[in-house]
Amino acid sequence: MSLETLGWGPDFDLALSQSQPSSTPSLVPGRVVRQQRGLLTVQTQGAAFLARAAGRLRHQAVDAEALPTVGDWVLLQPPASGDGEALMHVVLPRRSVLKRREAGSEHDGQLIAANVDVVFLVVGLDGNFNARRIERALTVAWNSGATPVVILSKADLASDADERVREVEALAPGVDVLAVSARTGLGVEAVRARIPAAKTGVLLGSSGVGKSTLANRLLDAARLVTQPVRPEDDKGRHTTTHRELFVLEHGGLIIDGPGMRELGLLGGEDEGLASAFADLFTLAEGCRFNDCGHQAEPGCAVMAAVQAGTLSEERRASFAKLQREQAFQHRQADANAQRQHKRMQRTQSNAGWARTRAKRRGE
Ligand SMILES: Nc1nc2c(ncn2[C@@H]2O[C@H](COP(=O)(O)OP(=O)(O)OP(=O)(O)O)[C@@H](O)[C@H]2O)c(=O)[nH]1
Ligand SMILES: [Mg+2]
Ligand SMILES: [Zn+2]
Repeated sequence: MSLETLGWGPDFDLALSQSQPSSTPSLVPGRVVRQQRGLLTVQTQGAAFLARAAGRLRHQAVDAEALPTVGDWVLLQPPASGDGEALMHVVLPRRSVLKRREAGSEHDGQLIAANVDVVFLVVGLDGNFNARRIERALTVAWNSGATPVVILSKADLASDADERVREVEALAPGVDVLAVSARTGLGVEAVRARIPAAKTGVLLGSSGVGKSTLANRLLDAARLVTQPVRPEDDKGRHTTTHRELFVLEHGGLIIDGPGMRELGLLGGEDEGLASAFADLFTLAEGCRFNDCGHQAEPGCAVMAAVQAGTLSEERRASFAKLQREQAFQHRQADANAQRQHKRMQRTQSNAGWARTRAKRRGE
């Protein structure tokens, strides 16, 4: 399998020439194509290897986000024997990275996929969809640096699919919204067209919305396990437990993974909100105060739009809530960075002292 087939592009050539460590010249590039718990599989030009991060990479990583995830391009040392594990030494700079605040964590990021071009946000038309959750997911998707596309799945079960498309378009400025049925094939070509050869898409959405069924349809084969949604609720069963990247017949690439319900925002990012709520950002330019919270401030152009009936109160509240969450995460991230900096300084000065002592001892 050639690296181009896996999505390698010219921007990685440059990254490669700059990241090849001189100490270990025998490293080969490959893409992480599968993750099952902590176990990664990397596809190189020649073969696929089970791989783990080399000690140095793990030690140098400031947090879990620096470690390889599905979609990453890595430089690895192939195993000495046929069935051993490869060692990943370098993660090449990412073009984009989709991540969320880990469920149950205050500020730790969890990686979902790297180097993706399109985030397909899959929402089932069989249940009642939640506009606020879509806004949140779009914010997370925009933050990745990739382009979001909303897929309203199971369109064969909805009599009002077109209406729902328009409803979602209204809360997703600049985002394409597609009604899709993996059962009848409706809209599947439109999905395929969003990931031409060597482009990578990732499926994001709650369990049971039909991500694997769609991936199978795109693959033109039943290679992924799917399961009926439990009749008593619409939460699905978490059928898919690992994450995997597939090369499609036409050359596009798609990543399927476990369903995710909670998508927490992380600090250090602003673009997501600015894109997901581009309409409100434009409005906010008319607010009297720069730091307007769009609640009860005098001269607030956002509140004025709500009063005029051109903006829904729910969308305003949703925006304000996500903005507060983002600001809180920013402060957490700053505090973390400061702690990290102090720790580094301490380690460095400890190392400095150790060297001085060693010198005194004549070592
Ligand atoms: N009617 C209809 N049912 C669908 C469609 N797509 C998926 N389903 C059904 O929805 C159920 C869940 O589909 P999956 O593909 O397993 O859902 P998933 O998003 O991969 O779920 P997790 O792996 O748990 O995250 C299955 O019973 C599918 O047959 C569709 O287009 N139409
Ligand atoms: Mg699945
Ligand atoms: Zn305002």
